[in-house]
Amino acid sequence: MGNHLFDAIRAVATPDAVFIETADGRRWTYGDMIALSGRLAGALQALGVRAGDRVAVQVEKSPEALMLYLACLRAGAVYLPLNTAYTLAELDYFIGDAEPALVVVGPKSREGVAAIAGNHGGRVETLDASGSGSLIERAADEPVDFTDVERGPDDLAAILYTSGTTGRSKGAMLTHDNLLSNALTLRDHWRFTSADRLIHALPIFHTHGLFVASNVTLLSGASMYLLPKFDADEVLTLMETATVMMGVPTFYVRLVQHPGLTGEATAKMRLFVSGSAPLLAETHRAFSEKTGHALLERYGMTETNMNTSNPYEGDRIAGTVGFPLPGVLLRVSEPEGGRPVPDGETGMIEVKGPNVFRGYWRMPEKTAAEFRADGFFITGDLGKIDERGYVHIVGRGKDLVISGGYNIYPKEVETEIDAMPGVVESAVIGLPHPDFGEGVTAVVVRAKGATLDEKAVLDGLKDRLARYKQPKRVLFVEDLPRNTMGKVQKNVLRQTYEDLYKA
Ligand code: MLC
Ligand code: AMP
Repeated sequence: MGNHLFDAIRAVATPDAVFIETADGRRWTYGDMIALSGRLAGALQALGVRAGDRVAVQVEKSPEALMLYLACLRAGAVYLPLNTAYTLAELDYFIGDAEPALVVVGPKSREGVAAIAGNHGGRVETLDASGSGSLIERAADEPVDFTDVERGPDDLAAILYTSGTTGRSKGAMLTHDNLLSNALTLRDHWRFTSADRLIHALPIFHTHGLFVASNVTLLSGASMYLLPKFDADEVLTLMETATVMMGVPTFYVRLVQHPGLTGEATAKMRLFVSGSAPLLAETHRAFSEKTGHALLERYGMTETNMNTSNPYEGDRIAGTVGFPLPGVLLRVSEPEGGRPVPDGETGMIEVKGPNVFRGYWRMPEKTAAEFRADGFFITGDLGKIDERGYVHIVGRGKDLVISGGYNIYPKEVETEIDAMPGVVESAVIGLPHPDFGEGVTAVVVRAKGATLDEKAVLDGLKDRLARYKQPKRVLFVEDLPRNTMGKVQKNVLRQTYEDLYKA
């Protein structure tokens, strides 16, 4: 049977070709990738990780961290990446829910995480930003030759947690073929070849940086500049020798404001991809005016990988996410009944295809609720299809804020604020933000006589929620606006405060 995803990666890997370059000039070839991921896979097995076991990973971005993902594939484990911003309070839930056999963390978190993992039968190893740590020491003792564990197309490769509109986060189960089929489609659609050099400035704990950017590079035998994070100066320098960049809209907003962004500076680049959040048409236009390149916007989500893309050749239209990718069926339906709506009308975007996940980890009811009887997945995004077939995303049917490409579910933040002494209730909304697209904002009703202020609310959230989920501002009101059914009218709040972050 082989190992469905890694066999495909191995098949295009030329041992001497460069896979990763870092800013400090270090290089890893494809041969190094196979050797190190083999050693790490051996270390995982020696630690007792068996096929199907989850390996949770909360580490800084590094080439070794990417090799650990590949090692998990090869060892037949289920890779479970976690945002480095998550607090111990948040990790407690993920580890309790996923019950990983092994948790790999940075050295600073070792003690705190060991206490949590121990409660759920898991052990802890370390990997730091420079690529050392106890797991790497163990890998050094393992041979480079590793016999990959057999995994078929439907076996799980990864679980990525996505927050829920109600209740706790859900683990999206992605199979080897979900990842492979989508990466091959994107490789061909975006014309990736072994000559490409990708600027990789995204985090590697989400779909965009981990699967879209890394798997597409691997399956093309291309190379990447792996940067710890986005930095406009550094990215512009790399454009002298790179060919492709993938980013969230905030990357492009920041580049457009940079005086160094010119046609000359981007002359060697062949493609700029944007996704994970809505790209403003004005950013698309400004980028084009300054560089002559039309940004290519695509649309995806954790549960489905990539669904649509603007064309490689042909018009890349601002404000649209392009056409369904080959093999992906996409329709727009009435949110309630699920009946398809005519083209041009807005409804719920639903998708079906080899890209769509296998359901939420240990949540069969939640999984069933998000699929139609004929197998289409209900994305929660509202959209329409225009007369040329381009898909437009016009809003969200789910209460979700996207800030700098990270998703924040208001309910999670509201629950934390509502639990604070002196708070009657709160509403968390996203307001237009010049840098992050949307800025998380809390509107709070204080109890009579309570003296709670903005700082107290923010201090109270510090150890509870990841930094990017914490409100940029906290506002106080006498009452929240409600409709006749008693539901909080977040649209009214969004309108009232729409200028809050305007420069
Ligand atoms: C950082 N901060 C954020 C934030 N990122 N706040 C809100 N939203 C964010 N996205 C906080 C920092 O902790 C800091 O807090 C302050 O805001 C300013 O930080 P910064 O230095 O300006 O931020 P920076 O480190 O430059 O990060 C911004 C960013 C980063 C946009 C480069 O967030 C990023 O790389 N985002 C990409 C997310 C991503 O990969 N999404 C893909 C999901 S997959 P303080 O303490 O200083 O006040 C998906 C599916 C699909 O959605 O379709 O792809
Ligand atoms: P995530 O759960 O982090 O995978 O986020 C997925 C969500 O991001 C989607 O459901 C959309 O709401 C949003 N998204 C991704 N790409 C785009 C895009 N190009 N335009 C608008 N929204 C997008």
